[in-house]
Amino acid sequence: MAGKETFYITTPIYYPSNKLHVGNSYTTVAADAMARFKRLTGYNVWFLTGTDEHGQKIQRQAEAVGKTPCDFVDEIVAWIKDLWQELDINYDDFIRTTEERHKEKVARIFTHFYEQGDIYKGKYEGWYCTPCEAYWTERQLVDGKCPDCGREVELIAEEAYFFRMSRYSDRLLDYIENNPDFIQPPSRKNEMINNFLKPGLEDLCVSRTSFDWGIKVPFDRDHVIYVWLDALSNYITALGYGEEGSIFNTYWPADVQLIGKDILRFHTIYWPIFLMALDLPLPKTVFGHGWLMLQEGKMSKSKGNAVDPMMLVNRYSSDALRYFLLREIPFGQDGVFSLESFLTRINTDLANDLGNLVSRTLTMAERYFDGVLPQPAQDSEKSDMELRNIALETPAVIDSLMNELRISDALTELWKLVRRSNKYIDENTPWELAKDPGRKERLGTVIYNLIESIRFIAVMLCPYMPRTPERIWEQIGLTDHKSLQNWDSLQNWGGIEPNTVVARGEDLFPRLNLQAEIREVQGIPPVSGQIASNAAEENEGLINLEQFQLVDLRVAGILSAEKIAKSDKLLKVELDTGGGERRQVVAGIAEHYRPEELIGKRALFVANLKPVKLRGVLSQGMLLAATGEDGKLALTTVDRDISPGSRIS
Ligand code: ME8
Repeated sequence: MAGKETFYITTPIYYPSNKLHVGNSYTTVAADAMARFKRLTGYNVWFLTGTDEHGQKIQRQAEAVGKTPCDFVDEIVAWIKDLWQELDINYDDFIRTTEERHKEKVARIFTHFYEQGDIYKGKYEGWYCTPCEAYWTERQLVDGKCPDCGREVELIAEEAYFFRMSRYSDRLLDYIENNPDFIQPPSRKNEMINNFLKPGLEDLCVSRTSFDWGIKVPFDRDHVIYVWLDALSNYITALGYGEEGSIFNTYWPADVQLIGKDILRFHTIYWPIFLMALDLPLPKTVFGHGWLMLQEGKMSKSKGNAVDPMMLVNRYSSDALRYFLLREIPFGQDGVFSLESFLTRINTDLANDLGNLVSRTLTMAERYFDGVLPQPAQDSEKSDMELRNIALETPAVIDSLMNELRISDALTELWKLVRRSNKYIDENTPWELAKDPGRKERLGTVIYNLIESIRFIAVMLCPYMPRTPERIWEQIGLTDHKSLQNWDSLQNWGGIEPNTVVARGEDLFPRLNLQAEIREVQGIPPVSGQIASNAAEENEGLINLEQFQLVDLRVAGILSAEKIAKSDKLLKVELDTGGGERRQVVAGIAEHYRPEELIGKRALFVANLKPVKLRGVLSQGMLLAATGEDGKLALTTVDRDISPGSRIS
């Protein structure tokens, strides 16, 4: 590694308060793509991610499910690590704030601040937003709620230590104004200056006494260190800050700290001030990207609309999800996630453009040259030069876009080469050339150029879609030719040797039937399972009346029931839902009730579930049943004869 320029990139460390959603994955996928890109282009990279495990929010969440905070976070952290593995997140270090290597350094940092007079003891009286772990003054609240997330805040009054933010605010303002790269994109900079720095920084409360899940203040053990001071320090504790022989000096200051715009204030005000107080240089860039929204608004746990990334990866592959996240949303702006737009990207960019290019080319190489790469002619035609030029120019264009963190634009450029290559096929009509034996050499040149272009594309794809290039190397016979898979090999056209044996493999991305996919995915139960627990988390395990009333519970009369072919568990049940209406539902009760036992019963059912097909049978609701200790199900019913359609409230 000696001599290489370093590149240190971080993600936020996530709260293991629940499983992560596709929004959290977005930041990590982007950081991973950047890290892979820098490794590919010759940098000595350090990529850090991790989990933020202390604080009131986690403590309450653990209590709500009857677990110790330790057991609670261990489980979720294991899930998060699995998710990163599934998404091919190639981090160099994963820090957990509950690790000794972190706690011990944070305690030292706190003592250092205290000894140098940055921290003093006082009393905090004011508002606190537990989901954001943030303090607010009365005047900062919006309609009495947290100005960041809009949720309820709590009034707290406790003895606390305070950090003298005002000591550093002028220095910070100067720094921000003189270092235009520090806060990115630039629009976010003014927001921080005008909303927080210019009005004057209040001293920040940096300890709590009303709960104990945190790092204790070493000289006053009734206090735990404020979770944001604890968490922000991870970016240096993970490097071994203050330890002899650590990698700290190699990598600090960070080149890019990637975060969502929701936590910009913590990273561009508190964090640089803590660093100034430690006499350390500030990160070169803190980049606050936009939010992944759903059509109905921000993806949010409390709205119960979080999308499960694990399901998307399992169903559509991590490369497809990574591509979508990186390509769909101009990095920095908000973007909309919908299953439809995701599947459309798979069908257009991945199946039609990339997949077709590879399969068409390899089919022709096999058909016309028995899979042995022909020798290209010396003389080039116009379309050859155009293809070659764009291939040779693209790496530099991508490099400069990536250095500005314009990840989506970099992919757009790469796809120009993919599309140019497809156009090259259409311009040269190899199937026509093949009809004329006199044009065999020209046909060979066209096939050679296409395969070389595919090689260029595969190298450039590596940071974004790490698995697809492997599949391409196999098809174009380069699995063992590492020197043709690296960035430097893109300096010259013609790297792949004639006579290389190529073989068409499986389609990279088969086309999907959009409507069928949407119907099936909407019927997958674990997603809603996770969403329900996420929604509860925001309110410490409780839902409010409004949330309860979202579920339309009704009484139904069972008219008929029959077994569903080839299923041991499912029954098709016809319901009288009142007012002369009938509905059909599929219920997983076949092992517990014979169909004839059900007829005439009154049962409770959910009337406003989206219809789904199970085993090809339409289900327009869900019958409710309780599971006994013996595992047997009992239908829930009413204790007097009540009309079908009656509402449960
Ligand atoms: O804030 N779209 O952790 P967190 C895009 N522990 N990105 C999103 C998103 C969305 N809809 N929702 C979340 C914390 N994110 C603290 C951080 S760092 C020292 C401590 C991403 O689990 C985005 O990067 O709430 C956001 O900043 C992060 O998840 C918040 O994760």
